[in-house]
Amino acid sequence: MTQTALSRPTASLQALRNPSLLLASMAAGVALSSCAYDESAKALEDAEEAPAISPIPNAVLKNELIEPGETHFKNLWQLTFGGQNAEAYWSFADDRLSLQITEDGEGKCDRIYATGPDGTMRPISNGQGVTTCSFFMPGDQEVLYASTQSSHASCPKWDKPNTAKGEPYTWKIWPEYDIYVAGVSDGSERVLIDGYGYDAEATVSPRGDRIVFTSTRSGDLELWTCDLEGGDLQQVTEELGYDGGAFFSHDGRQLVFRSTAWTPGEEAAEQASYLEDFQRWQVKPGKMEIFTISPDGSNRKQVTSLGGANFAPYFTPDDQQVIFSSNHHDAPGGALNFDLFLCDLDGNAVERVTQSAYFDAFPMFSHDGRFLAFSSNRGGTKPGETNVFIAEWIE
Ligand SMILES: [Ca+2]
Ligand SMILES: [Ca+2]
Ligand SMILES: [Ca+2]
Repeated sequence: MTQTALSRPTASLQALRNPSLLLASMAAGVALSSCAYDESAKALEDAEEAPAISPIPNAVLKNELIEPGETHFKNLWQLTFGGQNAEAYWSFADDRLSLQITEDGEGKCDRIYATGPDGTMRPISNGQGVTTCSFFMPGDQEVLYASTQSSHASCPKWDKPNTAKGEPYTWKIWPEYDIYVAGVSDGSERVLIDGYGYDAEATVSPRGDRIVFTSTRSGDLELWTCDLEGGDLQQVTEELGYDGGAFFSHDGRQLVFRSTAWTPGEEAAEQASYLEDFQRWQVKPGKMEIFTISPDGSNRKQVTSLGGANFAPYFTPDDQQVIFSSNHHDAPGGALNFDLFLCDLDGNAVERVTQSAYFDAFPMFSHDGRFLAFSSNRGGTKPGETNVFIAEWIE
């Protein structure tokens, strides 16, 4: 385990917005109020060149970490500095992120945090059990997340495969996971989804009316939806294999998710292996592709056929493309260089978005489409550090 953003003062916590940036913005604003056409035109030019302001206060401008070829990134801010920080997802107002931070030290677990109005990190989960997968509820006063806190007072232990010794990368899908909703500032906490078995990976539709999550309640890993109170449960997927990590399209009419990809001709052996892992509450995510499906379970369509591990998909603001993370372009065998890619909903027009040599994943566009939050190893002070970044997006 490595350093967390919370266990020491971070550069982001220490940094304040540069007052000169504010002055420049104010100057541009004053000029824009002028009636003279020439002055307005010049002010518009100046405004376009004005220094960038992060949507999350205290994030530090790090345009030097934009790699050559990352042409969709106009500006890049770093939100966390050190340790493992990932799965940062936007609030509905696009002014906060909820995220997962692995605490530093022996026996420490992932915890859920959210940025407050001033950009500083606030704990959301209560410190018991292991947690994962947070997301803001409509109204931004609450955050949902999965936790084993009802069964585990401390961080549960498991015999983690040693990837350094060539053992396959494996996810532990604790059957004790339930989904909770906690207040961002009032200390409240309630159960949204419970019952024995894995319930996690919940996200809320941009329309604010439904939640999608991954559950084993029907005997396999499937997508389910429910209302904002955890009622009206509806099963979405039904095929053998892992189906999870779903997000709604902006119009609420589709889901995009990751699903196990069986190798043609080797389905029987792979499915037997999948079921053996599933009996032990584990998943090996080395071979996954991106799919879309209607929330009622119809129109299941495979988007990517790239090979490798394709995961963490999110719809582009116009719902016409998907951005996702993949290692298909790297050397075979579970390579660690994940990058963000775009493609059309039929899997065509694959475009590489990130160019860093290491891990880039968990992309989510802000609801207004202007910014992309993602997690990356870039700029780390130690190998394998994962930090949260915010990119200003340009087409
Ligand atoms: Ca459960
Ligand atoms: Ca399934
Ligand atoms: Ca990369």
